Amino acid sequence: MRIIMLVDMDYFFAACEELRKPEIKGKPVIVGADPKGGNGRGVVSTCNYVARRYGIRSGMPISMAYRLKKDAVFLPVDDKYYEKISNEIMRILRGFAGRFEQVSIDEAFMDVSEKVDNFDKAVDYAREVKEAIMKGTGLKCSIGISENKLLAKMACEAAKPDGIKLLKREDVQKFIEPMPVDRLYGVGKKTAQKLKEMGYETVGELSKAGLMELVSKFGVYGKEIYDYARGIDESEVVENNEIKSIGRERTFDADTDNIEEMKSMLETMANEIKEEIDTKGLQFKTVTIKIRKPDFTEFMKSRSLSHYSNSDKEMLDEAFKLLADNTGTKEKVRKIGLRVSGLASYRGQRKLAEYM
Ligand code: DCP
Ligand code: CA
Ligand code: CA
Repeated sequence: MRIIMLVDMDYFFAACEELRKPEIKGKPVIVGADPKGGNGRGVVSTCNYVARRYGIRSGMPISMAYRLKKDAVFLPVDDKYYEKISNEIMRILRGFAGRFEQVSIDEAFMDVSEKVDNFDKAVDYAREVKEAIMKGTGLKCSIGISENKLLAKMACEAAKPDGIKLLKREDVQKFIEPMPVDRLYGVGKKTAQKLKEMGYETVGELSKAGLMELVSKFGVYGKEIYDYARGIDESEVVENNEIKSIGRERTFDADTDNIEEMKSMLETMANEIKEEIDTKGLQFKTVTIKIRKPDFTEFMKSRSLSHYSNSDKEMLDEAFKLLADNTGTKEKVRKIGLRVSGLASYRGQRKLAEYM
């Protein structure tokens, strides 16, 4: 059996704002469009749990949020800042995962079947994950643990805020049956509406629906709905954003055969690549240089290390060797590129503060 976790940050954008403005903690905090004294257009992106006590929710018109709590702290969306924190969170999480799948800015699935022997140990592991995120970013998250993605996601919803919920097979039925069908992960509003019209309001009711009935109504997707109603989801945790390589390319101001000039260009690029792999928590095994000649013919040469490395010095040593192998002809070079591949994640110790 697989052990799948879903990690989701608590009130993410608003939590990021509390992080850099500690004085707003404890107050209702609403991130979204400008309320303009109640006349603002646009919606609430999210709000903290204090604001939720007043009935404020993601997606609600900002004017309505304003009516509900005029003296709340209203802040604009600063996605660049949230993305920076998100990158750091994902970097930390990757270090804990076997297989890893980021699903949104604040949420990721982890297949930890290879990391822990059983569900009880998975709970301890989830505690470690929460601590690492807290230590690295100062933020709270919730974690759902179960045998598949569907159930892990639904367990996480139940764990919120700041919790861990383990959902074992024997508890699945009584956990999901009372839920309205739109709470099934993967069942959207439109589908939920159709299901309601067919007479299925709860997951329990839906589980009585025949496979043929669902397939004739929804096509192949009907089979998925049929499975979801039973807590069945075979889909794998897939590394969707898997980065295959990281590299840079530069064109010289004038075509050159000066080795020192090429080396200094490689050095600049190595520094940039080093920064990027550190940010993403990656190591490399293979170094490639690409050279484009004035007539636009190109060639690439690679060398692989016997180990994973995150050292810019090693990256550059390999690049210089490749350059020496390929510049004997004294031909001019128009453009040069440096690239690392064979990437793997590592569990680094760098703190978010170093990027801010
Ligand atoms: N978001 C948004 N508009 C929405 C929903 C979400 O802009 N309608 C943004 C703001 C959220 C972030 O995406 O902070 C993550 O969305 P979540 O659904 O995970 O919600 P939160 O993290 O805000 O709260 P929760 O603690 O319920 O997960
Ligand atoms: Ca969230
Ligand atoms: Ca989320």
